Amino acid sequence: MKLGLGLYRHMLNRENYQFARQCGCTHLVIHLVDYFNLCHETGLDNQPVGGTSGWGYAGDPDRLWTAEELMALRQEINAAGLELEAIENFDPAHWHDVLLDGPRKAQQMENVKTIIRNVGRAGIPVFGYNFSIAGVAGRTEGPWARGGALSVGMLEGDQTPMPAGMAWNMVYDRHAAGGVVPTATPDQLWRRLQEFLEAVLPVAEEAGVTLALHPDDPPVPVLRGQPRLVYQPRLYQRLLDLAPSERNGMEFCVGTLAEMTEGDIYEVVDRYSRTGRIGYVHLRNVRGKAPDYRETFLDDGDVDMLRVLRILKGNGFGGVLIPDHTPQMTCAAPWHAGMAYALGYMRAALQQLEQEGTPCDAT
Ligand SMILES: [Mn+2]
Repeated sequence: MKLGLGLYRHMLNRENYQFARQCGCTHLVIHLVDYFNLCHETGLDNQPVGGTSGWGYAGDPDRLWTAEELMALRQEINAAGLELEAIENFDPAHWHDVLLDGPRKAQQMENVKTIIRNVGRAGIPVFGYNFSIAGVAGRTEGPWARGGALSVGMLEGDQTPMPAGMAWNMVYDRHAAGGVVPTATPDQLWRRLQEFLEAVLPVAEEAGVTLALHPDDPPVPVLRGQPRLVYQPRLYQRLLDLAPSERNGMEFCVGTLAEMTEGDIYEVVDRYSRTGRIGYVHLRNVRGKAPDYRETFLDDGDVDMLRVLRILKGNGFGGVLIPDHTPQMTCAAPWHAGMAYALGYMRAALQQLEQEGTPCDAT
């Protein structure tokens, strides 16, 4: 298994590449969506939480990420001694009507294909995405982690309807005429995912890019009145069954899976890592279950992370692990300190597993 770090768009610079190397990373996963764009929250590097108005404004609908800019980014990252493993998330500006089944769906499906082709041309092997209408909404922040570290959690589900012009917790049309986003049924949403896979997977196969789906974070069946797809572990199987292609993979978020009310996390990790369909792993620990949970430091939650890593290794997962979001530490660089702490823990765990040698009994 390889150690990686996820970097938000505004963090894509030499200093942070060096930081990743110093923490023992060999790989990066990068975000190109600017979640912080004209964001309602400022001053934090941490993932935004956003209120009912979401994270911020989506990007430019007419400017798709080009192969040239992706290649330049990869070269910059390679020059810093790192590999670029994945890009995480589409910009709602480019594909909101694929999620919403809106009038620009056909054109936006072409947008997605173009982006995947460009990602392939730039030699980036994985694209992580989250097929969700409401997105990562409905969470709040508080001093809930050890020592009063600022962390994210969910106290109760937010069922405020989404205003028109919003998708995936971002605003793609700030001049929308008013009203709310119509509610989809779960079957409609699954059909939209199926159409997306039917259209985009052949392109992904040709481009050599694995599409890796993040489970719904937070994992509740309905959020902001909209259905969710993978909010229980068994629903990941439904994704895999939609298309047997190895390019139809998972952005395997251990924290989100641990928040789900069904299933035993070790059995879930065992079952899905046996499929060989994990694109990359988000490692995060948590206390509690949706809709009432708090994110914690890796060593301080309900899940034994070393046990999780031992199962992944035992089942032959050789891909990239990155820390997911992590509590913010009280110092001049709260995000970096949190990440350095998580990466130190992960590096020690991986070294321990190397010393153990032959895979242990998976459970
Ligand atoms: Mn995650």
